[in-house]
Amino acid sequence: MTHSSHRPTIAAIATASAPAAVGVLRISGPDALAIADRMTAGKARRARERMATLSHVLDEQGQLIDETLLTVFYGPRSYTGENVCEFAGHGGTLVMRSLLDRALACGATLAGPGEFTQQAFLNGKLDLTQAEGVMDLIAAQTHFALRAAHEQREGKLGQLTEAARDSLLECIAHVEAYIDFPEEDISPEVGAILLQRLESIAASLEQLLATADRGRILREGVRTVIFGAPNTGKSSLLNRLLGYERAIVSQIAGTTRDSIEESVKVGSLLLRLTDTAGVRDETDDVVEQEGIRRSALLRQQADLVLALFDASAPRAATLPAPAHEHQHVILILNKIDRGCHPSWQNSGGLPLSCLDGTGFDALEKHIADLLLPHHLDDGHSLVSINARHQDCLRRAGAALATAIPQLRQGSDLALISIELRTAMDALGEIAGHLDTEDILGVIFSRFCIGK
Ligand SMILES: Nc1nc2c(ncn2[C@@H]2O[C@H](COP(=O)(O)OP(=O)(O)OP(=O)(O)O)[C@@H](O)[C@H]2O)c(=O)[nH]1
Ligand SMILES: [Mg+2]
Repeated sequence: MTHSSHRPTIAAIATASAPAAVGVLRISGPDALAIADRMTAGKARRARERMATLSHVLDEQGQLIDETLLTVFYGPRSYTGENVCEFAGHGGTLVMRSLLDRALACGATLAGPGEFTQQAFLNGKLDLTQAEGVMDLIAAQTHFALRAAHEQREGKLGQLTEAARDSLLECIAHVEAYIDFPEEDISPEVGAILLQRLESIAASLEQLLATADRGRILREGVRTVIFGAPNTGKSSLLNRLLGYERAIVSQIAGTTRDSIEESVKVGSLLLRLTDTAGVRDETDDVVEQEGIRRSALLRQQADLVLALFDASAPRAATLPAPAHEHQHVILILNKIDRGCHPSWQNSGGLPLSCLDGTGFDALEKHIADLLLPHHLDDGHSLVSINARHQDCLRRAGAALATAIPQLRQGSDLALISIELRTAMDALGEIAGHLDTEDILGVIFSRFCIGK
């Protein structure tokens, strides 16, 4: 893929729109140098490549807009693969806005979200997974998320899926060679080798799919629900984890009616914590009933349930169990400062006090043990797929799951080849072998402007 010479030259402020010491205006495209030249009375063309050059940006009347440091990158040795000019100016909002306006007046077009990275992708500077890695990097809120984003930006995921795709392509070539010679059947030896290959590709896709939950947890945080009977201290737990009085706490049972969501970093993980209405059977209050219904629903979907009980009260008849295979439930005995009822002995519950802070270190460690992959600290790869990759891998896996038994049963090779090609196309979509611009638009629109 190459860019056409008609491509507009785009410009955007690459830094956040808030007063700061420095702000960056980025211009990319075939006319980037000419535009930067107009802005600086000819300074850009004389600037040495990749060297910061003091440059005065002037308005139409020759009045100073800002004294900036200009860096020029000649394509293809630039982020986008095109000519790029970056002005580092005084980061005031009006200063930056005026620099941008000047670039637009000199012939640039305002860049859309992610347009610089999209251009980099179109120019083959990075594959689609790497572009997504850039986005993940900017959005990362924990160190692990950061590491995973870097691995993706460096191309680990793309390499894995492209290797699987190459291997599949060889299998297709084999199968299709036999289609061309209908009088010949695939020999048992070749058939066995093909089967083995396809099965190993299917297994590697399965392995990647298995990282989907981890990917979501790293990108979006752990969906955590604080669940329990009224008055057990759920809102107190939310407040304590957040470090401020976010939710109303009172000794009246049924205080929390609606669910409250907040994000909090616990160790290396980001928890998306939801405090819910206490669940009890006997209530005539319709608002509370609705709250209870929502609590139950949220509990179903959570990755982690913090199930709260009053340690000083007798043990509940039934203790909560995970609602699905990937859900973890931590049994918490709150109000341990008031003592522990003997019936809780051997329950495995974690003693906690929202009043004096007892047990919070143990809780944090327990959460990390349950949710952080154990091999994270020994330098293993942290490849984690996102929802789009998951969808592609599922489609590829389904096509392979059809083709493999067909091959085993000696079905029509033309049919098998169709399935294998479906799998290959789905795999190709991951790194960005796409036919449609629409998908690209959807992916890059989630970026920020100026990236
Ligand atoms: N002694 C003691 N009291 C606590 C502790 N945690 C919470 N409480 C008290 O228990 C009462 C209920 O606390 P909340 O946090 O409002 O309980 P909740 O589970 O959110 O209650 P609902 O919203 O009504 O379901 C309040 O009076 C808190 O001060 C604790 O660890 N020790
Ligand atoms: Mg509450």
